[in-house]
Amino acid sequence: MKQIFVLNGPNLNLLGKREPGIYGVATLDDIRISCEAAGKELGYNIDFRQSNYEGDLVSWIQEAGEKEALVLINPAAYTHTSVALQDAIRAARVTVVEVHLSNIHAREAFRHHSYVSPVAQGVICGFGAEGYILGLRALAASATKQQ
Ligand code: CA2
Repeated sequence: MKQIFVLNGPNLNLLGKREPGIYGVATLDDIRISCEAAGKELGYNIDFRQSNYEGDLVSWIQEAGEKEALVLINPAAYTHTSVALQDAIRAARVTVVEVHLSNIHAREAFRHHSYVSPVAQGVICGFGAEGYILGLRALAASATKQQ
């Protein structure tokens, strides 16, 4: 079955438990459950992962490349710092959609730049947990177009 890796970066395991004003009340487990339901509708198996370690995210992008999986990623703070993620995405030649819960452009200046965006197919931000579902739909649609 076709696969989408949904990768989540540091501190996203705290979702729904702290700072609900910025990131909403949904937990990462809630988001996983709604992604799995959307994946089923779209005909994709969802492999949903979170890590606080940059190297895990790099290895998972490499794995997605080997398995020819599509990638939806919320790199969290690594968005703004990680040359390693940009290099991994470019090298793996994977189709990536970048997602953020908050509108990073309406926040502090250091959040306005993303190392991932230049190697992503597209970026969705500011729609909370719904952004993950929009991202899955965008990935499925772009895969259909390429066939
Ligand atoms: O808006 C997003 O999805 C972010 O990727 C979230 C990151 C932030 O560094 C990015 O600039 C934008 C932060 C994720 C941390 O999540 C927390 C959740 C609950 C409590 C504390 C942090």
